[in-house]
Amino acid sequence: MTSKKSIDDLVKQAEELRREIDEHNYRYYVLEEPSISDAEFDRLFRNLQTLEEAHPELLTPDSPTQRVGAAVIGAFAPVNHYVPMLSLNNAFSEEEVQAFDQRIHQRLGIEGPLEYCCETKLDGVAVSIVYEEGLLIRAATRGDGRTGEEITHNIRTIPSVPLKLRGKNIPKLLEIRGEVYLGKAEFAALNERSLERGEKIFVNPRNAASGSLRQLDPTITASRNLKIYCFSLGAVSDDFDMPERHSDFLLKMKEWGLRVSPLADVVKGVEGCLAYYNKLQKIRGELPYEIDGVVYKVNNRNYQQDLGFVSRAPRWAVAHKFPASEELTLVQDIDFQVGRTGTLTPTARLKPVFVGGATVSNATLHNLDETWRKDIRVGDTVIVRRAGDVIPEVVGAVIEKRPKGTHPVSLPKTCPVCGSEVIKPEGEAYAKCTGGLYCHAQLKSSFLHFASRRAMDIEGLGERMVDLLLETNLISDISDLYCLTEAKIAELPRMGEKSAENLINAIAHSKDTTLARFLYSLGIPNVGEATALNLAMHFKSLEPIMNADEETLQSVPDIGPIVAAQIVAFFRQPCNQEIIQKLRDLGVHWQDIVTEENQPLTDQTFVLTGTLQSLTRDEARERLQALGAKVTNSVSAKTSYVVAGVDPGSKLEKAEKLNVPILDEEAFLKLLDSVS
Ligand code: 5U1
Repeated sequence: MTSKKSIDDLVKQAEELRREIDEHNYRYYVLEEPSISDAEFDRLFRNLQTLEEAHPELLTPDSPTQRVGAAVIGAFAPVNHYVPMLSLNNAFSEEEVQAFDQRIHQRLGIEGPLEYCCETKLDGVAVSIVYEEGLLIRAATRGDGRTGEEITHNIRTIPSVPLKLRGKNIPKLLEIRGEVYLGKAEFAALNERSLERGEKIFVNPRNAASGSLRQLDPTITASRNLKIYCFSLGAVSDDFDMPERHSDFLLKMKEWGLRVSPLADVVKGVEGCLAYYNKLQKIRGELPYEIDGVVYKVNNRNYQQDLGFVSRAPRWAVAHKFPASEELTLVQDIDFQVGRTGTLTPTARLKPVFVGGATVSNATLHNLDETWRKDIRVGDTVIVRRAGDVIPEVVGAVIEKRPKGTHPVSLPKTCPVCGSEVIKPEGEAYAKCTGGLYCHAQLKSSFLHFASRRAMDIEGLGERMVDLLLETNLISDISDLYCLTEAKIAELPRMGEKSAENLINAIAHSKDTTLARFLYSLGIPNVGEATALNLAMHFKSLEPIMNADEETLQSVPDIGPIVAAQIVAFFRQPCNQEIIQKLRDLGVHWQDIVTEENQPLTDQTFVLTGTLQSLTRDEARERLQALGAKVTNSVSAKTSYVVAGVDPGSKLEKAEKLNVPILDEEAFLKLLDSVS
């Protein structure tokens, strides 16, 4: 028999494990600063599970092991909210935001800029969650604002929703409001899984989040990786001393372990609001979740109370929406673009539509398998999505609007540019033109790639110039570029002497290059900048790369059997060998050994945080790596620099604590320039 003392010990042990797990959940989901590995977390979790299984009397409803319960009967019962769930009025222009601010000034009878709390407007599902004595007791959808549907069993499965609040001053009753959402990656993964199983595809993350919360079986909801951001208060008991500013309430929620968006910010006046809007619109595409606008809230809660609300929407808040990022339009045609390596990319020619702040008339359909999977046909009405600066995407066809007589896109037999045979190898998504450099499209792209900034960097050799040089037969392979003369170029239509001189100088200048750039510029299939750099670092000169067999190539980091085979095939081609020899005879050269001179950042470790305006994180990382630097994810005393963009997050704080030098974008670009 278990003694009294040992039961007490077991209770303590279970409590301690729960405390530790809750703490790590808080660090992971709310602070986004985990302090243990996933494996360690799993070990703690399993220990608690084992203990509770052996002693079911130790179980408590707020135990982290009890998130996912059994399928629920009587779920979705009506729930009256303590305080109605308001919705937001929308503003679609700066003028509407100005008018909103003016109305507030008039009503309050005050002058001077007001303080606003700005937040992101997530494209998810609004929910209300009630905590009694700090324990989650009920969650509901918005419903009609007064009465929603009970979804407690599903909300409990969301790891970022605490089952028990932490910290001090927890009110007896707390009703909070937030948005449950599905990240972009999770949404894509969900649709991929659904497709594999022949299940329904969700049109957007909001529908997917809503569908996930409307499940009877919470194990399904748990598998969907939903998240929450909490953004406001419903009801609260009198024992709580409500902060005067809404932004302070957000901080309070964070202290209680509720997840609050780190992008919330306090600003002054309309100017501040609009600057926030512009900033968020810029970084919107890089956020891991969809937002459809921003929300401005009068920060002073006394003012909020004075302003009140009108027909279910507060007078003190407004959602400033981004231009619609999904629209319907017609597919007028589908044709095929031929890329540098002969890949045929189906492209939808659309009836022009204004979406996500731009007019879209073309959208890539990526490949034939994808086009067939989405079943997009000429004549279809399709949903076009454009998020921020992201390339427009055809989400899917509206089948109900499909006219009679349409048929699936078929694989063209011949290349639309050169007429060569088109092949689509079994199991591959892409169709390819077999014309090689005989195909004008492939030839043109290979010149543009060769001349591009990150390859041989020939300024002035753009599309128009390449077209002109090809049409006049002045070039037929890349080595011909180094045989051009000023006189020949000056004779071309609309070419002045000065432009001819500039181009010839740029071509001459490009002869002095690096082995990595040269390899990249050759356009070997699947050899991007990083692989080219790895090859250069590993072999140190060109000849051993040209002579390497597949096995040797696979000893280079990141090169697997497919890329190795492509490299061997490329260098085995006599015409490629000839072109490389010609290029070298015409003066293209590099230093064979990768020296510290062209790897000036060797031994330096960088951490990137926040959003940079002029280049993506990947580009920044690649540029640093090309200069020999290491780029890591976490800041330590050994970090040489932290590069901090917009909304840098906790890494910046850590860098400040550890006295690691911090570079803003301008300083970072200067550093790159000075060493490149
Ligand atoms: N960030 C945020 N989203 N959102 C949606 N705040 C916010 N506030 C809302 C809604 C419907 O309503 C409050 C004004 C109560």
